Amino acid sequence: MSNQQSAAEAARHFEIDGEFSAVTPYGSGHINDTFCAVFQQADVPVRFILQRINTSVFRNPAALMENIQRVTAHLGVKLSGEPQSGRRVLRLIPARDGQPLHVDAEAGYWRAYRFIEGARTYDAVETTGQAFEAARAFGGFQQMLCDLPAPRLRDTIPDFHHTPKRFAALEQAVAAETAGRALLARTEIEFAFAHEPIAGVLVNAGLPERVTHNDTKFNNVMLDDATGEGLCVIDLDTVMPGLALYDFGDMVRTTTSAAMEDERDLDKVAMQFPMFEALVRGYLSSAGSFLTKAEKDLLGFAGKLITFEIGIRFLADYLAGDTYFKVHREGHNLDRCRTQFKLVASIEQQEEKMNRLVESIAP
Ligand code: ADP
Ligand code: GN1
Ligand code: MG
Repeated sequence: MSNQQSAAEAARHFEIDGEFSAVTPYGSGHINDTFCAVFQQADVPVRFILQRINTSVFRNPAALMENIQRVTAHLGVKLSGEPQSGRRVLRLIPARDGQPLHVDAEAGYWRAYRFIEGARTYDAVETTGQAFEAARAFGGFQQMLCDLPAPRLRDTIPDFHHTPKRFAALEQAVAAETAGRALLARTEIEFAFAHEPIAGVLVNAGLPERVTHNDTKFNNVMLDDATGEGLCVIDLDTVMPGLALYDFGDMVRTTTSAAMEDERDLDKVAMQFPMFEALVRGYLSSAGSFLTKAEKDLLGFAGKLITFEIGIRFLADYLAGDTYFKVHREGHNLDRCRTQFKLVASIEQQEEKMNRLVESIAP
């Protein structure tokens, strides 16, 4: 069965009224398969999001869904008094057998969400206003989850943002590489090894564990079409215990450069200071109430570290033969690694100024 046929078949197994009409691939994620399904409800086409979870990455889909159910339920209660509350949090649709997932005959794990209309995601940032709104939304997400009742969320991918372990995995990939890719990536491997000393800074800083999103790419927040407001944080697969700064760092990684993550013209990749300022202001407008002084002090550093971390993950995957991230062309992961390292270098050039800005906003 083709992917689309599998999705069409899976769509019928959810608690969705009306007649199934179409399904198309949707979004640009690197891990799961996302589709938009349309159902005719009283002759009106209604859209839904349907996703097949990548079970080689997410080994325990049930634990992942348990995290998402708990988090969306908690956010739903917090947001219930807000205008447009139904568009501010993802809402799962159960399968017809009452389970959060539908498992198909090919062991594909599917879930469905209500479609948030009148809002969209962007793969590249366009304005400082968007950066502010994205950071405000991700900060608000963390803030609302500060009082998520026990127990602790499940670690669906252990050590997801443990940069020293990511670095060790890169070392292993370099040692194991035999197809000549290490030679093609020589410059990047050297860059990675020269930066090894920064890898442990956040995990060794004694920062508090929080409920974090862990994948705060700019395209994981929906901005309202009419108002530009950061409306809804999406892509909750990696919500788990973590450090707030990795979330802020991933905003810096994906929102301060206007270039795409796989841009080949590296002249286009740079940390734009006004975008960083908008992120700091947006993030502190919602997260400033709970962040500690130690966390605030490292806001400038966080972006450099996670950009480095994601860069070494792309590099390790390139060396291992592209087994983790979806690739769409030869050398795709190496291209992605290069944009990350170019951005690390750009952040380094501006790091002192970034730290001074943070100090002036959050003394
Ligand atoms: P991936 O893990 O593949 O990145 P996402 O959960 O981020 O998957 O979804 C991919 C894209 O689908 C998003 O960038 C967004 O544009 C769209 N999307 C996801 N969930 C919804 C939703 N509930 N309503 C509308 N669009 C959505
Ligand atoms: C993956 O699924 P997606 O595309 O939102 C990855 C993130 C990386 C990101 C890089 C589970 O996210 O960690 O930062 O690609 N997700 C997983 O673009 O590994
Ligand atoms: Mg996504």
